[in-house]
Amino acid sequence: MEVKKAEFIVSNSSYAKCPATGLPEYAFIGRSNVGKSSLINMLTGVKGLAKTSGRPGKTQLINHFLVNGEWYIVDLPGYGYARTSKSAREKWQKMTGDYMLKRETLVNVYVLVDSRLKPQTIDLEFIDFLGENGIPLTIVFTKIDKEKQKEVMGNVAMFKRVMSERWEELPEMILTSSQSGYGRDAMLASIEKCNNMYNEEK
Ligand SMILES: Nc1nc2c(ncn2[C@@H]2O[C@H](COP(=O)(O)OP(=O)(O)OP(=O)(O)O)[C@@H](O)[C@H]2O)c(=O)[nH]1
Ligand SMILES: [Mg+2]
Repeated sequence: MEVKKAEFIVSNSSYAKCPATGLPEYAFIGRSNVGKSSLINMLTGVKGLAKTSGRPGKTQLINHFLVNGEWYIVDLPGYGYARTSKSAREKWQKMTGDYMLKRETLVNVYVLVDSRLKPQTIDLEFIDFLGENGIPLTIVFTKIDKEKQKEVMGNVAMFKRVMSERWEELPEMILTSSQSGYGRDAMLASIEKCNNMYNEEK
């Protein structure tokens, strides 16, 4: 799939305010600073489309980006930032939880995981939440340019091992680097496949 056009549409503070579009959409979620906004810019080829930052907690709202006039990428605030207050955490949980559970046009969730780290409880818990609620997901390992290939492959293998303890079938997994563009084709192919499924079922 080629990306011909990508544009920012709207930011919202709750699921209920998100626009009724009828178009398939894909949420990008993961720990604060894992590289969600950077990946959106890499995929669309539009620098600065989604705001990025070296400091965690940059994205605070539900952001809709329309691609090719046909489907949406949704950038969400990250979880797991140590210095957030309890009330901010509860707000995050309500906002993203409602969005994940109720958004009818949400086709697939891309859960971003830092490829430099061993499996983290907070990621596994979020993935389990999606699984328990029957929400389809893909795991996207980020920042593979920042670590030796051997380390990355070790972390991915460990992630699979840990997930296999609770999951009968593992979700699709994609390795990416927003820096080098690695994984762009695989990401777009995954989205294209989901778009086709969505349009067939309509
Ligand atoms: N080297 C490298 N750096 C990356 C990559 N992806 C993101 N970064 C850097 O990581 C930092 C965080 O990136 P963001 O895209 O803002 O992360 P985010 O997940 O959107 O963060 P929040 O919105 O705060 O939750 C920035 O300094 C990026 O430049 C990557 O693939 N390679
Ligand atoms: Mg962000």
